[in-house]
Amino acid sequence: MDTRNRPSRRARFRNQVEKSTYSWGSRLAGDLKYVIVITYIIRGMNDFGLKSPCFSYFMDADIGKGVNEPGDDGHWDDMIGYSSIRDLAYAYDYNGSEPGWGYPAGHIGVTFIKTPKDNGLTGLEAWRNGSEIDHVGTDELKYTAMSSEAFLQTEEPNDIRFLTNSGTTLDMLPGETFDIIVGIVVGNTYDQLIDRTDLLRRQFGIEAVIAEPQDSHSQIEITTVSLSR
Ligand SMILES: [Ca+2]
Ligand SMILES: [Ca+2]
Repeated sequence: MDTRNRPSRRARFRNQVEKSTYSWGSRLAGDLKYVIVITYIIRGMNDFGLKSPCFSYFMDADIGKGVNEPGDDGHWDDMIGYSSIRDLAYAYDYNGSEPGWGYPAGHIGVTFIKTPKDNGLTGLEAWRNGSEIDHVGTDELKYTAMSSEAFLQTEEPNDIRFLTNSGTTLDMLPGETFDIIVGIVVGNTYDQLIDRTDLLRRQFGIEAVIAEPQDSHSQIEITTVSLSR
């Protein structure tokens, strides 16, 4: 929530959060076995409203195990991308391989299936390991990142964390409940990630997307910001 609008210094902030995680284990699940679903029920337990709360999901994918320097394999060659039409952000391995792995180093994504007021994916933050938000980590820094409506992508492989954001346009009233569903999807390739994301979203009644005019991989209608600034 926006702590700058806290009603008073003495007011205590209380929310109740129920989190459930599940997956498909049946042999009949097909590619759904490459998916994890996380549900959140967040209930305002305060006698005052919360101004402009926002929900974000953080991931530090670290695809591979590396100990050298930016550009090398291991966690040093992660990249970030997104598909706004799928409310999806993801990390992937720059060269698709890791030393000693007998299988591809692929993609892992976060897709928003249900969000407050159907905001979906409203922003994507990405930063290098060791950035100010990691080490200073004040509430103001975190709120600024969570409420950002920019869509950042990496242009060079590095040890990158990312934050998927969903909206700040809705105040939370006392006793109000927000239901949120997040899907975590993996795939060896980008196409596999997308197919599995669409498969998961169909389970929740969200139809697959045919055209991809806003997909970051297509480099169309995308605002790209360098992380080297
Ligand atoms: Ca690699
Ligand atoms: Ca890697």
